[in-house]
Amino acid sequence: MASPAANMKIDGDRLWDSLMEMAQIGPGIAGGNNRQTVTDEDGEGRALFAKWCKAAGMSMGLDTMGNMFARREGTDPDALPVYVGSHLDTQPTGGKYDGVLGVLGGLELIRTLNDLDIKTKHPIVVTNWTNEEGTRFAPAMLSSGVFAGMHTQDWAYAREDADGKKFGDELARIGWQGDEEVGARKMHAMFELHIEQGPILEIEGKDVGVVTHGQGLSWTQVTILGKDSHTGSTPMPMRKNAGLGMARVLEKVEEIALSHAPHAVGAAGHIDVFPNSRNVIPGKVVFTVDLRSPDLAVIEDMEARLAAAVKEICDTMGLGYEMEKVGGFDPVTFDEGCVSAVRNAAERLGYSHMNLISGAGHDACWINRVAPTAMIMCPCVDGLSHNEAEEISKEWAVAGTDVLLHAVVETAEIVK
Ligand code: HGY
Ligand code: MN
Ligand code: MN
Repeated sequence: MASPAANMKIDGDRLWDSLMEMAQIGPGIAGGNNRQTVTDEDGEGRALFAKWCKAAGMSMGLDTMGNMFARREGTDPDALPVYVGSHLDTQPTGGKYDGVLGVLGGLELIRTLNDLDIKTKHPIVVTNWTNEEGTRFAPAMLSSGVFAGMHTQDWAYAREDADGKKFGDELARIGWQGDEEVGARKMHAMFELHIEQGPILEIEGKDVGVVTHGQGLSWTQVTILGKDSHTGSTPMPMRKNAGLGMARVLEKVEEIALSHAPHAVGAAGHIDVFPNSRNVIPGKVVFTVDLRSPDLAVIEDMEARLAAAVKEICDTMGLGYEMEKVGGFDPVTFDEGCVSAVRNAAERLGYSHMNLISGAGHDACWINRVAPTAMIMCPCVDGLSHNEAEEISKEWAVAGTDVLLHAVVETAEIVK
Protein backbone atom coordinates (compact mmCIF):
# COMPACT_ATOMS: atom_id res chain seq x y z
CA MET A 1 0.00 0.00 0.00
CA ALA A 2 1.52 3.36 -1.07
CA SER A 3 2.68 5.27 1.97
CA PRO A 4 1.49 8.90 2.10
CA ALA A 5 3.77 11.90 1.61
CA ALA A 6 6.02 11.56 4.64
CA ASN A 7 6.14 15.25 5.40
CA MET A 8 2.37 15.88 5.25
CA LYS A 9 1.33 18.03 8.23
CA ILE A 10 -1.89 19.76 9.18
CA ASP A 11 -2.30 23.52 9.72
CA GLY A 12 -2.25 23.74 13.52
CA ASP A 13 -3.35 27.38 13.68
CA ARG A 14 -6.38 26.69 11.50
CA LEU A 15 -7.33 23.68 13.64
CA TRP A 16 -6.95 25.67 16.84
CA ASP A 17 -8.97 28.60 15.47
CA SER A 18 -11.78 26.21 14.53
CA LEU A 19 -11.75 24.65 18.01
CA MET A 20 -11.95 28.09 19.61
CA GLU A 21 -14.74 29.23 17.27
CA MET A 22 -16.80 26.10 17.99
CA ALA A 23 -16.22 26.69 21.72
CA GLN A 24 -18.12 30.00 21.42
CA ILE A 25 -21.32 27.99 20.82
CA GLY A 26 -23.04 26.78 23.97
CA PRO A 27 -20.55 28.38 26.39
CA GLY A 28 -20.39 27.12 29.96
CA ILE A 29 -20.14 29.37 33.01
CA ALA A 30 -16.45 28.71 33.70
CA GLY A 31 -14.71 28.75 30.32
CA GLY A 32 -15.90 25.38 29.02
CA ASN A 33 -19.04 24.34 27.17
CA ASN A 34 -22.65 23.40 27.82
CA ARG A 35 -23.75 22.24 24.35
CA GLN A 36 -25.90 19.30 25.33
CA THR A 37 -27.33 16.97 22.75
CA VAL A 38 -30.30 18.09 20.61
CA THR A 39 -30.52 21.48 22.30
CA ASP A 40 -30.63 24.70 20.27
CA GLU A 41 -26.91 25.11 20.98
CA ASP A 42 -26.24 21.64 19.54
CA GLY A 43 -28.14 22.76 16.46
CA GLU A 44 -25.96 25.86 16.16
CA GLY A 45 -22.79 23.80 16.47
CA ARG A 46 -24.05 21.43 13.76
CA ALA A 47 -24.79 24.35 11.46
CA LEU A 48 -21.27 25.75 11.88
CA PHE A 49 -19.72 22.33 11.22
CA ALA A 50 -21.93 21.90 8.12
CA LYS A 51 -20.91 25.36 6.84
CA TRP A 52 -17.23 24.49 7.22
CA CYS A 53 -17.71 21.12 5.50
CA LYS A 54 -19.46 22.77 2.55
CA ALA A 55 -16.63 25.28 2.26
CA ALA A 56 -14.21 22.33 2.16
CA GLY A 57 -16.10 20.92 -0.83
CA MET A 58 -17.77 18.05 1.01
CA SER A 59 -21.31 16.73 0.55
CA MET A 60 -23.36 16.16 3.72
CA GLY A 61 -25.40 13.09 4.64
CA LEU A 62 -27.78 13.02 7.63
CA ASP A 63 -29.40 9.89 9.02
CA THR A 64 -32.55 9.38 11.11
CA MET A 65 -30.53 9.66 14.35
CA GLY A 66 -29.06 12.99 13.30
CA ASN A 67 -25.62 11.52 12.63
CA MET A 68 -23.82 13.85 10.18
CA PHE A 69 -21.59 12.42 7.43
CA ALA A 70 -19.47 14.91 5.44
CA ARG A 71 -17.97 13.15 2.42
CA ARG A 72 -14.83 13.97 0.39
CA GLU A 73 -14.89 11.95 -2.83
CA GLY A 74 -12.19 9.40 -3.65
CA THR A 75 -11.01 8.42 -7.12
CA ASP A 76 -13.00 5.17 -6.80
CA PRO A 77 -16.62 6.07 -5.98
CA ASP A 78 -17.40 2.41 -5.32
CA ALA A 79 -14.66 2.01 -2.71
CA LEU A 80 -15.99 1.94 0.85
CA PRO A 81 -15.13 5.19 2.63
CA VAL A 82 -12.68 5.63 5.48
CA TYR A 83 -14.55 7.34 8.32
CA VAL A 84 -13.17 9.73 10.92
CA GLY A 85 -15.00 11.75 13.52
CA SER A 86 -16.39 11.89 17.04
CA HIS A 87 -19.06 14.08 18.68
CA LEU A 88 -19.94 17.78 19.08
CA ASP A 89 -22.31 17.39 22.04
CA THR A 90 -20.87 18.17 25.48
CA GLN A 91 -21.49 17.54 29.15
CA PRO A 92 -23.38 20.30 31.01
CA THR A 93 -20.04 21.34 32.50
CA GLY A 94 -17.95 20.05 29.63
CA GLY A 95 -14.66 21.06 28.11
CA LYS A 96 -13.86 22.54 24.71
CA TYR A 97 -12.10 19.45 23.34
CA ASP A 98 -13.97 16.27 24.43
CA GLY A 99 -15.36 14.96 21.13
CA VAL A 100 -14.87 18.26 19.33
CA LEU A 101 -11.18 17.58 18.66
CA GLY A 102 -12.11 14.39 16.82
CA VAL A 103 -14.70 16.06 14.60
CA LEU A 104 -12.68 19.20 13.82
CA GLY A 105 -9.46 17.19 13.54
CA GLY A 106 -11.24 15.21 10.82
CA LEU A 107 -12.26 18.47 9.12
CA GLU A 108 -8.66 19.73 9.33
CA LEU A 109 -7.51 16.48 7.69
CA ILE A 110 -9.77 17.25 4.73
CA ARG A 111 -8.71 20.89 4.56
CA THR A 112 -5.06 19.74 4.47
CA LEU A 113 -5.68 17.21 1.68
CA ASN A 114 -7.43 19.98 -0.28
CA ASP A 115 -4.48 22.34 0.25
CA LEU A 116 -2.03 19.69 -0.93
CA ASP A 117 -4.38 18.51 -3.71
CA ILE A 118 -3.89 14.95 -2.51
CA LYS A 119 -6.32 12.37 -3.83
CA THR A 120 -7.20 9.04 -2.22
CA LYS A 121 -8.77 5.95 -3.74
CA HIS A 122 -11.32 5.59 -0.94
CA PRO A 123 -13.66 8.48 -0.11
CA ILE A 124 -13.17 9.97 3.36
CA VAL A 125 -16.15 10.81 5.59
CA VAL A 126 -16.04 13.11 8.63
CA THR A 127 -18.73 12.20 11.16
CA ASN A 128 -20.52 13.92 14.03
CA TRP A 129 -22.28 11.22 16.11
CA THR A 130 -25.40 12.42 17.92
CA ASN A 131 -25.58 12.19 21.73
CA GLU A 132 -22.27 10.55 22.56
CA GLU A 133 -22.35 11.90 26.12
CA GLY A 134 -25.60 10.29 27.25
CA THR A 135 -25.96 12.95 29.94
CA ARG A 136 -29.31 14.46 28.85
CA PHE A 137 -30.61 11.21 27.32
CA ALA A 138 -29.05 7.98 28.62
CA PRO A 139 -27.22 5.91 27.52
CA ALA A 140 -23.93 7.29 26.28
CA MET A 141 -23.04 6.71 22.62
CA LEU A 142 -26.74 6.47 21.85
CA SER A 143 -26.65 7.11 18.09
CA SER A 144 -23.50 5.19 17.25
CA GLY A 145 -25.14 2.41 19.25
CA VAL A 146 -28.24 2.51 17.02
CA PHE A 147 -25.96 2.69 13.95
CA ALA A 148 -24.15 -0.47 15.15
CA GLY A 149 -27.44 -2.28 15.84
CA MET A 150 -27.12 -2.22 19.64
CA HIS A 151 -30.36 -0.29 20.23
CA THR A 152 -33.52 0.07 18.12
CA GLN A 153 -34.31 3.54 16.83
CA ASP A 154 -37.74 3.43 18.46
CA TRP A 155 -36.14 2.77 21.85
CA ALA A 156 -33.69 5.61 21.28
CA TYR A 157 -36.42 8.03 20.16
CA ALA A 158 -38.37 7.27 23.36
CA ARG A 159 -35.50 8.09 25.75
CA GLU A 160 -36.55 10.88 28.06
CA ASP A 161 -34.62 13.70 29.71
CA ALA A 162 -35.20 15.03 33.24
CA ASP A 163 -38.05 17.23 31.94
CA GLY A 164 -39.79 14.31 30.24
CA LYS A 165 -38.86 15.44 26.72
CA LYS A 166 -38.23 12.64 24.23
CA PHE A 167 -34.99 12.34 22.25
CA GLY A 168 -36.77 11.83 18.90
CA ASP A 169 -39.00 14.86 19.43
CA GLU A 170 -36.04 17.06 20.37
CA LEU A 171 -33.98 15.88 17.38
CA ALA A 172 -36.88 16.80 15.08
CA ARG A 173 -37.42 20.10 16.90
CA ILE A 174 -33.86 21.33 16.24
CA GLY A 175 -34.24 20.34 12.56
CA TRP A 176 -31.45 17.76 12.37
CA GLN A 177 -33.43 14.56 11.85
CA GLY A 178 -32.37 13.20 8.46
CA ASP A 179 -34.10 10.61 6.34
CA GLU A 180 -31.10 8.38 5.58
CA GLU A 181 -31.53 4.92 7.18
CA VAL A 182 -29.30 4.74 10.24
CA GLY A 183 -26.74 1.95 9.98
CA ALA A 184 -27.10 1.46 6.23
CA ARG A 185 -23.67 2.92 5.54
CA LYS A 186 -20.74 0.51 5.16
CA MET A 187 -17.23 1.50 6.18
CA HIS A 188 -13.75 0.49 4.99
CA ALA A 189 -12.42 1.61 8.39
CA MET A 190 -13.03 4.19 11.10
CA PHE A 191 -10.55 6.27 13.14
CA GLU A 192 -11.51 8.43 16.13
CA LEU A 193 -9.18 11.08 17.54
CA HIS A 194 -10.01 11.98 21.16
CA ILE A 195 -8.41 13.53 24.23
CA GLU A 196 -7.36 10.88 26.75
CA GLN A 197 -9.53 12.24 29.59
CA GLY A 198 -7.03 10.64 31.97
CA PRO A 199 -3.48 11.40 33.24
CA ILE A 200 -1.36 8.61 31.71
CA LEU A 201 0.02 10.24 28.53
CA GLU A 202 0.94 13.46 30.33
CA ILE A 203 2.62 11.59 33.22
CA GLU A 204 4.52 9.36 30.78
CA GLY A 205 5.48 12.36 28.65
CA LYS A 206 3.98 10.91 25.46
CA ASP A 207 2.42 12.95 22.64
CA VAL A 208 0.20 10.22 21.23
CA GLY A 209 -1.85 7.34 22.65
CA VAL A 210 -2.17 4.29 20.37
CA VAL A 211 -5.44 2.94 21.72
CA THR A 212 -5.45 -0.86 21.59
CA HIS A 213 -8.46 -1.44 23.85
CA GLY A 214 -11.38 0.32 25.51
CA GLN A 215 -12.63 -0.64 28.96
CA GLY A 216 -16.21 -1.81 29.34
CA LEU A 217 -18.95 0.19 31.07
CA SER A 218 -22.06 -0.63 33.11
CA TRP A 219 -24.72 1.92 34.17
CA THR A 220 -27.28 0.71 36.75
CA GLN A 221 -30.03 3.14 37.76
CA VAL A 222 -30.99 2.50 41.39
CA THR A 223 -34.19 3.81 42.99
CA ILE A 224 -34.44 3.61 46.79
CA LEU A 225 -37.82 4.23 48.42
CA GLY A 226 -38.27 5.32 52.04
CA LYS A 227 -40.70 7.84 53.56
CA ASP A 228 -40.72 11.62 53.49
CA SER A 229 -40.87 12.89 57.08
CA HIS A 230 -39.84 15.82 59.24
CA THR A 231 -36.08 16.06 59.89
CA GLY A 232 -36.73 17.59 63.31
CA SER A 233 -39.63 15.76 64.87
CA THR A 234 -39.22 12.22 63.48
CA PRO A 235 -37.39 10.03 66.04
CA MET A 236 -34.26 8.41 64.55
CA PRO A 237 -35.51 4.79 64.91
CA MET A 238 -38.69 5.66 63.02
CA ARG A 239 -37.00 7.09 59.93
CA LYS A 240 -37.11 5.53 56.46
CA ASN A 241 -34.20 7.53 55.10
CA ALA A 242 -33.65 6.77 51.39
CA GLY A 243 -30.72 9.20 51.34
CA LEU A 244 -28.92 7.24 54.04
CA GLY A 245 -29.58 4.04 52.11
CA MET A 246 -27.97 5.58 49.03
CA ALA A 247 -24.96 6.73 51.05
CA ARG A 248 -24.39 3.18 52.32
CA VAL A 249 -24.72 1.78 48.78
CA LEU A 250 -22.19 4.29 47.46
CA GLU A 251 -19.74 3.32 50.20
CA LYS A 252 -20.07 -0.29 48.97
CA VAL A 253 -19.53 0.85 45.34
CA GLU A 254 -16.21 2.40 46.39
CA GLU A 255 -15.24 -0.80 48.26
CA ILE A 256 -16.21 -3.07 45.33
CA ALA A 257 -14.25 -1.02 42.77
CA LEU A 258 -11.16 -0.83 45.01
CA SER A 259 -11.30 -4.60 45.49
CA HIS A 260 -10.45 -4.83 41.76
CA ALA A 261 -7.64 -2.24 41.84
CA PRO A 262 -5.83 -0.88 39.88
CA HIS A 263 -8.03 -0.88 36.78
CA ALA A 264 -11.66 -1.07 37.95
CA VAL A 265 -13.55 2.14 38.76
CA GLY A 266 -16.96 2.93 40.24
CA ALA A 267 -19.02 5.96 41.28
CA ALA A 268 -22.39 7.66 40.91
CA GLY A 269 -22.42 10.92 38.95
CA HIS A 270 -26.18 11.24 38.56
CA ILE A 271 -28.11 11.63 41.86
CA ASP A 272 -31.69 12.91 42.26
CA VAL A 273 -33.06 13.33 45.80
CA PHE A 274 -36.80 13.77 46.43
CA PRO A 275 -38.27 16.03 47.63
CA ASN A 276 -34.80 17.61 48.10
CA SER A 277 -36.03 19.91 50.87
CA ARG A 278 -33.75 20.92 53.73
CA ASN A 279 -36.13 19.73 56.44
CA VAL A 280 -37.57 16.59 54.87
CA ILE A 281 -36.08 13.11 55.21
CA PRO A 282 -35.71 11.96 51.56
CA GLY A 283 -38.42 9.46 50.76
CA LYS A 284 -36.91 8.64 47.37
CA VAL A 285 -33.52 8.80 45.70
CA VAL A 286 -32.66 7.87 42.12
CA PHE A 287 -29.00 7.48 41.16
CA THR A 288 -26.92 5.82 38.42
CA VAL A 289 -23.94 3.67 39.40
CA ASP A 290 -21.17 3.80 36.77
CA LEU A 291 -18.88 0.70 36.92
CA ARG A 292 -15.98 0.13 34.50
CA SER A 293 -13.12 -2.28 33.87
CA PRO A 294 -11.09 -3.62 30.94
CA ASP A 295 -12.14 -7.11 32.11
CA LEU A 296 -15.72 -8.27 31.46
CA ALA A 297 -15.62 -10.78 34.32
CA VAL A 298 -14.74 -7.95 36.72
CA ILE A 299 -17.65 -5.85 35.45
CA GLU A 300 -20.01 -8.77 35.94
CA ASP A 301 -18.65 -9.38 39.46
CA MET A 302 -19.09 -5.72 40.36
CA GLU A 303 -22.67 -5.67 38.98
CA ALA A 304 -23.57 -8.78 41.01
CA ARG A 305 -22.05 -7.36 44.21
CA LEU A 306 -23.81 -4.04 43.67
CA ALA A 307 -27.17 -5.79 43.35
CA ALA A 308 -26.50 -7.84 46.48
CA ALA A 309 -25.46 -4.73 48.43
CA VAL A 310 -28.58 -2.79 47.42
CA LYS A 311 -30.77 -5.71 48.51
CA GLU A 312 -28.98 -6.24 51.83
CA ILE A 313 -28.85 -2.54 52.77
CA CYS A 314 -32.47 -1.87 51.83
CA ASP A 315 -33.81 -5.03 53.50
CA THR A 316 -31.92 -4.18 56.69
CA MET A 317 -33.24 -0.59 56.67
CA GLY A 318 -36.80 -1.44 55.62
CA LEU A 319 -36.45 0.47 52.35
CA GLY A 320 -37.83 -0.39 48.94
CA TYR A 321 -35.60 -0.54 45.86
CA GLU A 322 -35.60 -0.98 42.09
CA MET A 323 -32.65 -1.46 39.74
CA GLU A 324 -32.54 -0.96 35.96
CA LYS A 325 -29.58 -1.44 33.59
CA VAL A 326 -29.63 1.83 31.61
CA GLY A 327 -26.37 1.53 29.69
CA GLY A 328 -23.33 -0.57 29.07
CA PHE A 329 -20.94 -2.15 26.64
CA ASP A 330 -18.32 -4.89 26.84
CA PRO A 331 -14.58 -4.17 26.82
CA VAL A 332 -13.33 -3.47 23.28
CA THR A 333 -10.30 -4.74 21.35
CA PHE A 334 -9.65 -2.45 18.40
CA ASP A 335 -8.66 -3.66 14.94
CA GLU A 336 -4.97 -4.62 14.73
CA GLY A 337 -4.58 -3.32 11.17
CA CYS A 338 -5.99 0.09 12.08
CA VAL A 339 -4.00 0.20 15.31
CA SER A 340 -0.84 -0.51 13.31
CA ALA A 341 -1.67 2.31 10.90
CA VAL A 342 -1.89 4.65 13.91
CA ARG A 343 1.38 3.38 15.40
CA ASN A 344 3.19 3.55 12.02
CA ALA A 345 1.98 7.12 11.54
CA ALA A 346 3.25 8.20 14.96
CA GLU A 347 6.61 6.57 14.29
CA ARG A 348 6.90 8.05 10.79
CA LEU A 349 6.15 11.49 12.20
CA GLY A 350 8.55 11.10 15.10
CA TYR A 351 5.94 11.61 17.80
CA SER A 352 6.46 9.87 21.15
CA HIS A 353 3.69 7.35 21.68
CA MET A 354 2.53 4.45 23.84
CA ASN A 355 -0.22 1.83 23.82
CA LEU A 356 -3.25 2.84 25.84
CA ILE A 357 -6.52 1.39 27.10
CA SER A 358 -9.31 3.98 26.84
CA GLY A 359 -10.85 4.68 30.25
CA ALA A 360 -13.80 6.52 28.72
CA GLY A 361 -16.38 5.17 26.32
CA HIS A 362 -16.44 6.47 22.75
CA ASP A 363 -18.47 6.07 19.56
CA ALA A 364 -15.54 4.05 18.23
CA CYS A 365 -16.37 1.39 20.85
CA TRP A 366 -19.66 0.68 19.09
CA ILE A 367 -18.45 1.25 15.52
CA ASN A 368 -15.73 -1.33 16.18
CA ARG A 369 -18.51 -3.91 16.01
CA VAL A 370 -19.37 -3.09 12.40
CA ALA A 371 -16.07 -1.90 10.87
CA PRO A 372 -12.30 -2.10 11.50
CA THR A 373 -11.76 0.71 14.00
CA ALA A 374 -8.99 2.33 16.03
CA MET A 375 -8.50 5.42 18.18
CA ILE A 376 -5.79 8.02 18.58
CA MET A 377 -5.50 9.93 21.85
CA CYS A 378 -3.75 13.10 22.89
CA PRO A 379 -2.86 14.06 26.47
CA CYS A 380 -4.97 16.50 28.47
CA VAL A 381 -3.73 18.73 31.29
CA ASP A 382 -3.78 16.90 34.66
CA GLY A 383 -5.89 14.23 32.94
CA LEU A 384 -8.93 16.41 33.65
CA SER A 385 -12.10 16.08 31.57
CA HIS A 386 -15.87 16.39 32.04
CA ASN A 387 -14.89 19.65 33.73
CA GLU A 388 -14.98 23.14 32.22
CA ALA A 389 -11.28 23.51 33.03
CA GLU A 390 -10.43 20.70 30.56
CA GLU A 391 -7.31 21.83 28.66
CA ILE A 392 -4.93 20.55 25.99
CA SER A 393 -1.94 22.15 24.30
CA LYS A 394 -2.02 23.11 20.63
CA GLU A 395 1.05 20.91 20.16
CA TRP A 396 -0.83 17.88 21.50
CA ALA A 397 -3.81 18.66 19.24
CA VAL A 398 -1.51 18.98 16.23
CA ALA A 399 0.36 15.77 16.97
CA GLY A 400 -2.87 13.78 17.28
CA THR A 401 -4.31 15.27 14.11
CA ASP A 402 -1.10 14.73 12.14
CA VAL A 403 -1.23 11.06 13.15
CA LEU A 404 -4.91 10.91 12.18
CA LEU A 405 -4.03 12.41 8.78
CA HIS A 406 -1.31 9.87 8.05
CA ALA A 407 -3.21 6.84 9.37
CA VAL A 408 -6.31 7.75 7.38
CA VAL A 409 -4.49 8.59 4.16
CA GLU A 410 -2.51 5.35 4.37
CA THR A 411 -5.78 3.41 4.84
CA ALA A 412 -7.63 5.39 2.14
CA GLU A 413 -4.74 4.71 -0.29
CA ILE A 414 -3.15 7.84 -1.67
CA VAL A 415 -3.37 8.16 -5.48
CA LYS A 416 -0.27 9.60 -7.13
O1 HGY B 1 -19.10 8.08 29.64
C1 HGY B 1 -18.14 8.10 28.85
O2 HGY B 1 -17.18 7.38 29.04
C2 HGY B 1 -18.11 9.05 27.69
O3 HGY B 1 -17.35 10.17 28.06
N1 HGY B 1 -19.42 9.47 27.29
MN1 MN C 1 -16.10 12.14 24.26
MN1 MN D 1 -17.39 12.99 27.32
